[in-house]
Amino acid sequence: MNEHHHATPLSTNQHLLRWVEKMADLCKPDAIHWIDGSEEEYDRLCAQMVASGSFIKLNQKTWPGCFLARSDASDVARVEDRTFICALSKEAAGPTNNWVNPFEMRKTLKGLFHGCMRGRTMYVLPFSMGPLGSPMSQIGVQLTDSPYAVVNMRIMTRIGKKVFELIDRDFKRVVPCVHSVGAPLAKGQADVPWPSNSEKYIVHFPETREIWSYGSGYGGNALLGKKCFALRIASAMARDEGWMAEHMLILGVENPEGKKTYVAAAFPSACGKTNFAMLIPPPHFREQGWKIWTVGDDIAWIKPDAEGRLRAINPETGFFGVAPGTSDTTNPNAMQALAKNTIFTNVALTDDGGVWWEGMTDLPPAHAIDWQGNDWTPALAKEKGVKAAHPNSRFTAPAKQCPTIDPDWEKPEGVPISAFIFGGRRATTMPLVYQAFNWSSGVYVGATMGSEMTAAAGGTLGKVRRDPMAMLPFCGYNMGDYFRHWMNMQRNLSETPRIFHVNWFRKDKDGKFIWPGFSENMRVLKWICDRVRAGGRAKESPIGWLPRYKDIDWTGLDFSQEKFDELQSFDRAAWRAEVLGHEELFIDLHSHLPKELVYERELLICRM
Ligand code: O2Y
Ligand code: MN
Repeated sequence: MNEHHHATPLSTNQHLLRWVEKMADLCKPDAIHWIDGSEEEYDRLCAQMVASGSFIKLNQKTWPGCFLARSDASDVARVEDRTFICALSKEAAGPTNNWVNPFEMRKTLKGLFHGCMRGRTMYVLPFSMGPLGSPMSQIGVQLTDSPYAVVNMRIMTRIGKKVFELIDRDFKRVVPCVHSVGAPLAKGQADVPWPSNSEKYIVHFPETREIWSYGSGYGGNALLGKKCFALRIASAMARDEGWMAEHMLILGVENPEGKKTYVAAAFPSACGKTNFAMLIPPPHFREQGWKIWTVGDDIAWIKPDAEGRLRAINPETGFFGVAPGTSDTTNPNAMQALAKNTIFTNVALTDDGGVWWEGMTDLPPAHAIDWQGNDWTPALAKEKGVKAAHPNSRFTAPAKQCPTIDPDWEKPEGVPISAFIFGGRRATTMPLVYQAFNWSSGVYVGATMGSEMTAAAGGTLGKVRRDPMAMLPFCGYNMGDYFRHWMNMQRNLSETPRIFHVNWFRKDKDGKFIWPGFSENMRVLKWICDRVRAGGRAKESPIGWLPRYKDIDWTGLDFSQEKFDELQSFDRAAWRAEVLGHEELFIDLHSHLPKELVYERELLICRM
């Protein structure tokens, strides 16, 4: 280890020091590096990864501060079947999580982690989820043998000395996170660009608030602040402490008078969450002074303030976004955010040292190196279907580089939330937008939301996969208890956010999308704001409040009343089938389901 590395501890906290020592005894790294979080340290780690072949430095003229990493072909995404919730009882984890007895799992982990960091450096990485020192923030320390995880975490969270200072000064409880790629090196053994292990374990102990991750260096498996901490562990903390950890984007809608309305929205993956968080209003709205401000694109921590109003923070500082499909047309703000100081993973490398992915430009490059390091041409794509970028390839980009980042996005007290939006990808049944009658019918809407399976998902085509509040893979405890927590949260509020459901993906009889989506979603957002702020108009239906044609601002868009009626149509037969579908999930959760949801279902049936 050279003298620039912090081999000596950067904290004086005795619990932390003893834990690091204990874990070093178990994992047996060759060296320990305490992360200070500085730019010099970041640059040094990136340079070291370039030298070892883990990183490719991109053309610094066109992609300043950017690097490309290529993962092992077997380590490309989250692994839900290897994700475990180890609560004391199986009941506490619930039927939708993989449960293993915690004592048994601890034995397994001890075996896996024994000597797992031999030949590598163990980084001690302190991080804050949420603004430093905010009462809504939480602190973690990740021990990892992956420099890739360290540099990505520096973009995605607040890391380094300042966090150690908080740990030493305030002694906030720290969530211990242990991560190893599970690829120890024998003396003299050469490393590979992306070390990992075919055996993977992503393990959570919600009761003791611990995370252990083994075998993967990728995304949510390795950047432990994100899904593991900010959703699975935080959801259990939030239940116990009276707040909410949600898989939601946060955006602010500014009206021409300069008043902002903040909404938080949950969509299952592949529904354009990042695009919605960075929406650019159509020209007529922009001219009038409407603006969308981005607070976060993936996770919201939400808590009632002293006045009984829900406030939300984005616990992250970066976007770990899906690259394919991101372009100057679909999301110019994301394109600007990722134009510099970004780490790309599993995208294609162009001949001029840049990056490319499917959907980035209309015309593909004539030649590139694909995500696996092989020559790629458009002809190869056409003949053999070879993708230049992996479908789950990612950019890790600093949030502050997004042109629409909200000036208040780092406010320690968060932003006030006026509405929740749930959504899914539904070809039929679900209208473009409707508002739930009240909080409990809104919770029902969130609890029953879902998306139709695509061929790629490997399920039955057209069948709805229920993903309550988009939290099915991310709730660290029993989903039935999670619904109860949602119900309880309303009790102490002085102002209850209104709840809406949107569906951008309804199709006509010819299989064509009826709604143009993207910027035009602003029209829906405006109606939502009208409803929340000014009691905007709507008509009652069996499922909730629907906007009439005249309630939506159509200026600048040629969209007929006939098409709108088709988009909003309520099909009684389809809804009967829909409600029957809700029962499937509820049966699994029946012993923990709050009564309100059972009654909401009955009411919905009666209204139909
Ligand atoms: O595949 C991964 O490891 C990343 S998954 C992810 C990343 C950013 C935001 N959301 C998600 C998700 O799966 O919801
Ligand atoms: Mn997500």
